Amino acid sequence: MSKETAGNTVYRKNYSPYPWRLLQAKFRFEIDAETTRVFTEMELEPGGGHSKAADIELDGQDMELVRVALNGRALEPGEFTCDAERLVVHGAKAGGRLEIESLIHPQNNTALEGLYPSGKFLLTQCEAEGFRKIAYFPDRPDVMTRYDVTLVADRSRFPVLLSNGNPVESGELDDGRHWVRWVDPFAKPSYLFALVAGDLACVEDHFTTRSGREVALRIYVEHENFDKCSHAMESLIHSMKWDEDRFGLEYDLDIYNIVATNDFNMGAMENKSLNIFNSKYVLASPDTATDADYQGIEGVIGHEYFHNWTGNRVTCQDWFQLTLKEGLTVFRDQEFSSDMHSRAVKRIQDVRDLRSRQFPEDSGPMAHPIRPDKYKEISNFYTMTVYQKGAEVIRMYHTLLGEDGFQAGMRLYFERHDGAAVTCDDFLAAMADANGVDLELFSRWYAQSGTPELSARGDYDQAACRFTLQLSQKTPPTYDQPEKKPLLIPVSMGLLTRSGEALPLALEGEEGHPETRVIILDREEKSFVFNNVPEHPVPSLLRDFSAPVKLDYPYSNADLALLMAHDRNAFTRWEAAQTLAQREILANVERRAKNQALQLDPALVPAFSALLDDMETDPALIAEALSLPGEEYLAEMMPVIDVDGIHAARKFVKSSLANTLEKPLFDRYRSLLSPGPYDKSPASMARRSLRNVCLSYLMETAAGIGCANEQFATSDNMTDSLAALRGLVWSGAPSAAAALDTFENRWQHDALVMDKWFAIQASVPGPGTVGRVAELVRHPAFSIRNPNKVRSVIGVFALMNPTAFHASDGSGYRLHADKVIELDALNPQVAARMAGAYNAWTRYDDRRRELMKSQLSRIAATTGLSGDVSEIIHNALGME
Ligand code: 7MF
Ligand code: ZN
Repeated sequence: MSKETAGNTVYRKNYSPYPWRLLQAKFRFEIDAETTRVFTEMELEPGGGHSKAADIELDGQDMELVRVALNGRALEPGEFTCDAERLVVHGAKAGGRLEIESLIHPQNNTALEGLYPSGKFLLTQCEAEGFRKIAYFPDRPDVMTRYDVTLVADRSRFPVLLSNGNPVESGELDDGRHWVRWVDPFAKPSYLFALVAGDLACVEDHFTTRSGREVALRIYVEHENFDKCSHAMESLIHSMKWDEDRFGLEYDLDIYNIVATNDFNMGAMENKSLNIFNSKYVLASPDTATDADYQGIEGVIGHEYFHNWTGNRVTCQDWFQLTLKEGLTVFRDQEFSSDMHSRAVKRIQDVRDLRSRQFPEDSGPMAHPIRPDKYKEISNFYTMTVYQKGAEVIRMYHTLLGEDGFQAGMRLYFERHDGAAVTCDDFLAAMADANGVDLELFSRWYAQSGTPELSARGDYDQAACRFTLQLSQKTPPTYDQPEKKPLLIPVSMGLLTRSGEALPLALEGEEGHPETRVIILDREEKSFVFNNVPEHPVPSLLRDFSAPVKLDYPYSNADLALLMAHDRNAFTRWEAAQTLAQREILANVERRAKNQALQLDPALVPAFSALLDDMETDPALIAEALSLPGEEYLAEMMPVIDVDGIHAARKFVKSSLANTLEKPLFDRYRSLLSPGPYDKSPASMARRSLRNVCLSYLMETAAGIGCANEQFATSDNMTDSLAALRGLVWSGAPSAAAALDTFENRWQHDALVMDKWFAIQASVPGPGTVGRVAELVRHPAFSIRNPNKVRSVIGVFALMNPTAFHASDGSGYRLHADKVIELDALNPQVAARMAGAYNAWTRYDDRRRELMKSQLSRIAATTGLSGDVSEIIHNALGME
């Protein structure tokens, strides 16, 4: 592996353009699982930054070079150099036609990057730098060209041959092989290349764009999954329509293909007109997929489709600009889901995710700005920060400019940059220019890491009827950046009276203003004076989470109860409930640490009881409000993380609420039973979500096991079956083992359902799960070569189950490190994700720190460790 020795840091400031223009690229792939022969033909001419003596540098890894020829003449040794990372053709001067023949071995490719096998077919994954394992090529996103690709393979083994663009010709050879030639009319970077070869079934539909283009939509899956594609197809059609309606963006080719694979390192990939998806984000039927899976499929299908404009038509100059396409496309998929379902519920789920996963990343050893300044291994920078915080930054433009201003910015962005590879600065400039505003200060969001702390204080002057809101900000130092500057923070807010009425918002010199507005903190401190305020108000701050910050305001519990019951903004109502619960849990963590008895503030009961009695509000929203803050987010609130304390205190609060409110929980649980068979309408999904939250509370009471047993036995859908199974397994019910067996027997041949079976067991809280995980990795359905299995067992255990992973004897760490080392030899990218489990290691007690440190050192000392895992581990070790 070449990357072991590399370990070089790449810096954003060192960008320079490729010195050649690539006029076009032709490929012929003679496909075979053992050895695939690749013929590359490139037309090159001197480009910007070219010097006459320039060499032609091409990336290439894990390939065998057979032949190089320039302008028809085979090159002699000495006219080119080829090492483990690149091929350099010397003294090419004016360029011309470069021909290369090379060999690759898909069968041996366990890293799932480049060309590799999945089941009985072959497929590719190129982003970010996988194309260099397919052909010698300038594998960088700013080299864009047109691709003309001929695929040749045995007809019986590989009846389907797909690549980007349009199939223009095909034919038969007399040795049983056939061929198809694909031409993509749009210039693209190499990371958007794809090919697929094999025996796949195809589900077909079509879409007519608003200007009348007929687009064939095809989803390719293994034959047994033919009947599980309808939701993905509907989601694709909804995505295409939505992008026309909301963004005015139309699809630009006559074919849109999607291929589903069980072996994929990530969620999906937006290759031009040939998306490749993890089958988890395509296949669904009511008895195999949960409501969350249905929504995940819709969101990911949307995400990859939306990339066609934000990523493909306009792409990134270099990988430091990754958030240019990813932050923007996540924002677009979030908006799509919000428009299709409940906007408030989607916002709550996204913020929960941001806080429990991005906030910790930003305070740990991998902290980086959404546009990083340096990296060692780019695949480690497909992070929560680049994606989710990146989407928050895009959302702030939207908050500042409004929908119309934002869309004007998008139009200018496409007008200026269609067909080009650009930077985050170009996006910011388009937004600024289209709106005639200066966004200089806003640009700091791209450069600065860490979660800003926003502190607000209120001061009420009764005599003057004046309320002064003082805002101040501070971003704590991070591992990558000790010094922080003030940012531009949009704060959406309102003021409420003690009886829950909204007050008009009039700043000095203004008439009344509607009951919600955005004020802007653009320096370290700023005061906002509101006039005509008749009584001491309760401020509602950061409505819809208008900025990715940690807010501190000295709310009393009564203030929070008021906001929870009366605020106009559903997000802030949810937020008030979360804050109440969080205070209650953290207070009990402290009591437990001092060996004091745990207790529940009786004031919490009426607030939660009101939620259960509320028959007006969307049940999905009530479900979110009843869901207590997760252990990861609570950990983020503590200077030294008390793993067992957090778990015990959270469980205590949940169980106290459940036992006090058993009757209303039970009644609501019963009343939400679906009257008819399963359907996937948002209203039915909302009922199931609240019903299953009620069940998870009831599991803390004597009624729980009975409810879960009955639900498991009678459910007609995976959402309810899985919630019941989880309830039984987590509570250690006597029927749990039999339920797991029933489930396994029924679903042993369905890989995606077995992932759920694994995940439930790996997520059981407590140190006992370490032994269970050690058994699960020996189960015949487990394979360390399959990323979905690794995520379901090792990922769930190490990244989502703190009381098991952090078992106080260190057994969790040992098992995990063994698996990271084993996996790294096969699949470095997925191993690096798993290795992130140690990122907060310095925040634990001394004993756990030492135990984690010794596993980090053991991984670091492994011979042949990949660059991917090495970067993560060394950053973690560098924290001390
Ligand atoms: C929704 O971004 C949100 C994020 C890269 C692979 C998909 O389209 C992608 C690819 C990673 C992590 C998350 C996502 C993706 C990747 C993703 C998918 C759906 N360009 Br790595
Ligand atoms: Zn993406």
